[in-house]
Amino acid sequence: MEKKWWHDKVAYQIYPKSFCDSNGDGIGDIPGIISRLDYLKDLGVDIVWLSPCYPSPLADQGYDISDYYGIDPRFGTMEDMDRLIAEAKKRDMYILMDLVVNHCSDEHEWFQKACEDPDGKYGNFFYLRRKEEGKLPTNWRSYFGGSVWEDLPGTDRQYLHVFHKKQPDLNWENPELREEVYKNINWWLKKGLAGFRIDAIMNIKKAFPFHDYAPDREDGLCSVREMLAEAEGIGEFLGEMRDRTFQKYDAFSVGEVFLERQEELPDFIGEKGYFSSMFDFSETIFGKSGKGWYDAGVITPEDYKNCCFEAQERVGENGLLSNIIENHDEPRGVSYYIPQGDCCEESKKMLAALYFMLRGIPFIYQGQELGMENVPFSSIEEVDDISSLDEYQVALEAGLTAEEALKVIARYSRDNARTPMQWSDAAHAGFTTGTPWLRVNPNYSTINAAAEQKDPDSVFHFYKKLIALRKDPAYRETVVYGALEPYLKEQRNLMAYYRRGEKTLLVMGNFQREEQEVALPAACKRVLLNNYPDADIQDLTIRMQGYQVVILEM
Ligand code: TEU
Ligand code: CA
Repeated sequence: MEKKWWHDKVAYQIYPKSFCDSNGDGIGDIPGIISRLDYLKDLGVDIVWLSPCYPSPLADQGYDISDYYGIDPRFGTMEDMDRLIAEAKKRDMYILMDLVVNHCSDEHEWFQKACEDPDGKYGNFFYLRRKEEGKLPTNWRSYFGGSVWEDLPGTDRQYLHVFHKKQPDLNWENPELREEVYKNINWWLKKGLAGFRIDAIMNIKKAFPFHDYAPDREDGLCSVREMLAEAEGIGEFLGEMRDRTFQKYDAFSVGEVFLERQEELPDFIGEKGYFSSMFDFSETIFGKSGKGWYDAGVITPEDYKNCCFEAQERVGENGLLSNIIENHDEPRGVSYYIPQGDCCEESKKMLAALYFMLRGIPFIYQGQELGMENVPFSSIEEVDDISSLDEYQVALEAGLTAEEALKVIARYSRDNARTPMQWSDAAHAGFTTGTPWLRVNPNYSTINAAAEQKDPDSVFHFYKKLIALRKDPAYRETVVYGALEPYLKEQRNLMAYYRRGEKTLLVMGNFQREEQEVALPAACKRVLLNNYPDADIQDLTIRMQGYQVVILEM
């Protein structure tokens, strides 16, 4: 595998709105991020991905961009952004922005011009269809609910939006649109950006001609995924984008890729792939149902293990996945993957080590390093996210009571991860001196950065140790490039795997509250990391405590 500068890095996702507010308006901002770069450096982070901070009406919290060349005044100025890039460079850190080019905002100039003249240049930047009374162009349901078709204001047309109606899809079939996208990417890379996380990218290729699919809910619509599954030829767009942009700058690109086909993996993340890496979402989508969140199944430790191993096996030596336990679209990993009632310091550290040591590039989502948890929602009024509000309605329509529906939302809501970062036990967790835009998780008095930095046994320090191990010259080659091989895969609630490179490491987690005895394949040379004070190893047996995790050098 040809070595690349990003292979051995550790990445961190910032959700700017909720990270650090520097001016007391209750909204996180870029000066706030700059003020915390030393915190990230101390943790060991190299690459920082910012969720969108471009000008936006924030209908979908910035994933609806109205100007690709600007910074939303709520987040700061372009000077702030330049300063962030420069300050990161000083610390050998890299900044990624979010590339949201499946759609823009309906407040983007292109869309405004398309409304003025749907037959002109900008009409062809979107998917427009002539409106027919009483009939939609197709019966596809958008990700956020309702039809994907909406009237184009002031015209006799309708436009396509696979997400919210304030997020019109861009027409990638149009070379002029593609040129605009590449121009924008290069403009940012020239500024010194290290690369991009690429949003919702599998949606850019549609299946033609547009047609209906069998309805999958009472509303007579069908998931837009049906159409996407039929789309052919996305590689032409992705390859062109790589050649015209990322490749020229040796930029890092990580794709939000769903629904890829097995045989296409080398094209996606192989040596000359479209992207440097792509996220592994196999555990986040496990158990999800086409009917809605209310119908999703619980993920058990065995399921979690199998998802991780299957993804690793699928990718093999083809490239590096980017591994996560959460992001801004998911509940908190510790609340989701650890069985209910068992979320504690030990289990949080176990989950951390199990995912972090997988082959690939580890991504940490803000607050994950503190063990931040889901929010105890007491009313739907507390929920801001459009996707959660839609899923609440879907659950009610399916016959759940308001109380049951709220429980569903509390488990899956994207707002779980969007509450303000917990910096200290000061008011509003030290996130803002004003009123935070979204309520702070009440557990901030115990779960916060200041307290955990002081406590050498904290989740924070455990993450620091994991990062330090990945960077330790003695182990780096093995942790970054070593092959992954499951160990005792059939042993229930044990997730164990080798990393084999220059060294041989064995990562073992007892994914349950009860103790369990595990056979060792050979004597271990040393215990590199342990979330308990001791490891009870006798001959070729290790007696593991509840949620104990160890990393052994064999
Ligand atoms: O998410 C794309 C995505 O595929 C969705 O499935 C998303 O995970 C789901 O709606 C969650 O309920 C990306 C962004 O990460 C997300 O925040 C945006 O809302 C979306 O694209 C539209 O830009
Ligand atoms: Ca602010």
